[in-house]
Amino acid sequence: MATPLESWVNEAAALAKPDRLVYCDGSEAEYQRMVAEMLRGGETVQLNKKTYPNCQLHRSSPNDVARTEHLTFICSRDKDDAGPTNNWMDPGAAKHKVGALLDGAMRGRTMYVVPYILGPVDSPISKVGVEVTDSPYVVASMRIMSRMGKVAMERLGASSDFVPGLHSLGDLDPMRRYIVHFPEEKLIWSVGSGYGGNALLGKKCFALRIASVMAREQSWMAEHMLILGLESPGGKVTYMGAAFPSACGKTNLAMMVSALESQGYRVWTVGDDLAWMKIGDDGYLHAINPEAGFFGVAPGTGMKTNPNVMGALRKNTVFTNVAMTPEREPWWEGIGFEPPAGLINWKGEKWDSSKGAAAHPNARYTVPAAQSPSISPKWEAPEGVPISAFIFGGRRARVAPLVYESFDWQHGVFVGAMMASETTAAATGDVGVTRRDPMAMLPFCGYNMADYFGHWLAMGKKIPKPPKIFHVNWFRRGADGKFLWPGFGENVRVLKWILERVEGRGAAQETPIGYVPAKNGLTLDGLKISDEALTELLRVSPEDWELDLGDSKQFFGKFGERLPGEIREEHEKLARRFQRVVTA
Ligand code: GTP
Ligand code: SPV
Ligand code: MN
Repeated sequence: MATPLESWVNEAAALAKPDRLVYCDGSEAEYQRMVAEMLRGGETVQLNKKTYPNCQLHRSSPNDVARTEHLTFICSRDKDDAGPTNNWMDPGAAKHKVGALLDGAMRGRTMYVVPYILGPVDSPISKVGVEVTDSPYVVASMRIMSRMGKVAMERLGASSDFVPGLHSLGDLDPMRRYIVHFPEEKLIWSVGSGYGGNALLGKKCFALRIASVMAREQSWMAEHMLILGLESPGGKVTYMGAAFPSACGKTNLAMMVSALESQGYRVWTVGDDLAWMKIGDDGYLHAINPEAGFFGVAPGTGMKTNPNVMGALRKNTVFTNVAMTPEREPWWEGIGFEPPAGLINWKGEKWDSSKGAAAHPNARYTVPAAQSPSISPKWEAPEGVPISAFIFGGRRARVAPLVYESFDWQHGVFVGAMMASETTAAATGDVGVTRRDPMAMLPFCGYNMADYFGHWLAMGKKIPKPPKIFHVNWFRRGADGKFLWPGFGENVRVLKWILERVEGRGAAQETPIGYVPAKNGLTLDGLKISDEALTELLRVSPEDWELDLGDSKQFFGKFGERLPGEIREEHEKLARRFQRVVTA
């Protein structure tokens, strides 16, 4: 008798019609076979074996470099269950349309069966997924990013408790590219892209879009959050989860080398992108990192900004769309040294400055998490880590101050729901356009976002010791257009204030939006920052917030009657608090 896994694989193979079927075991030998296959394909090259052992550079098709949100669909039976912020297709219509593209898509190719666990192998919070794909790059990436192969087969056994995902590169034509999710069936189909979030189906497709639906059904949380531990003098570690939109600083915050290390403050990495959280016996929300690797943004990453990751990237790493030096070493903008003569750009062409950026702005590295010097001793704890603070944040040139604390859970949920951020190169489309991105989940919530706000509000009532909720903004700009805050390792100063607030200390001042650090609240010794810059960073401008209240009102209006009353109430309360300030 075929197991449920085998039955589904056979079904997928009957549709995609591969020449060969290979079940992956997750071994090192198999990984090397995938690498060899990638090198044979010609789009991947070996990097310097001495200085970057076991590292490759993969050059994707130039039209396949980022997530494609306009081609990503939630195929719920009822359109309203996808909500106004998701693209929707009727499930039958999606099966028909995307099925036609998958039909025979693997002719002449191998179908790799990739069973994987999201989360530590022995954690009760973890779940099993199975991806079938015709891309060796996807197989190799999944081996870095998840616990893949034999371990997953062993955890699954003959059970049907897995999320299936069918992926094919198709012909890589964006006109024939679709990433479709069936939330009721808990099924994913993806065709026409080999890029990270479109093709590594364990990442955003399962761990967020499908898992968010499961989490609501089962009273837990699946979030686009990093998880870090902040060690304070004396060795106590306080865990925090932070949700920032794509390419807005999660990896860098989670892996930071603290500017206050000499004072005993140090950051430990549990996860850099995703968090699955359940209420623990101790009353805290406990978080696990569903992933086993980092798929991080390369540009802007250097020895000054993120030495931890720079150290981690020296072996066993797949680079995607970075540039390459004549010594066959990776290079990108912001790596910290000038582009050497003879640089080859991400497209594989000889580069000169007339050709623009040498690395694609969304060039990435895929590296095992365990290679980071900052990896937390608790990163694979089956019970997860207890979360004391949630931090929302985005890229905002104006409006949002460096940091503020919400008044309570309901207000904190509203702060998350109000989030906005400038778009980045992580998704195709315009860069630098401010859009509302609640909880950094706009592209990743697998159901109606109004119901998602409702789920957050409901969780607040269920968690005996709920995290305190904060908001940060590293990206506020001065009149000269430059960032006012140095960011990166200096961000620990903000984490320290957050920790103090969690512990009932920390000097703060009440404003209409929440508690902002008092002038002496932040630890700034050793940092050169002008008084004017600091004042501007912490300023709450009624005019700016007036505009934001209008914009968010319009956004919330899209949800109609489905929007929880609490969100409307918090919006009105915020408007009233500003009126009082203005008329006072
Ligand atoms: P995804 O993997 O897309 O979800 O992104 P992420 O949130 O993990 O973003 P990441 O940490 O990779 O940062 C994206 C970009 O922002 C990089 O170019 C970083 O160099 C830059 N960045 C990160 N933190 C800071 C900061 O504190 N200040 C400034 N100015 N830039 C930052
Ligand atoms: C993001 O875009 O938020 C990422 C990269 O973390 S991807 O895996 O493509 O989603
Ligand atoms: Mn992400």
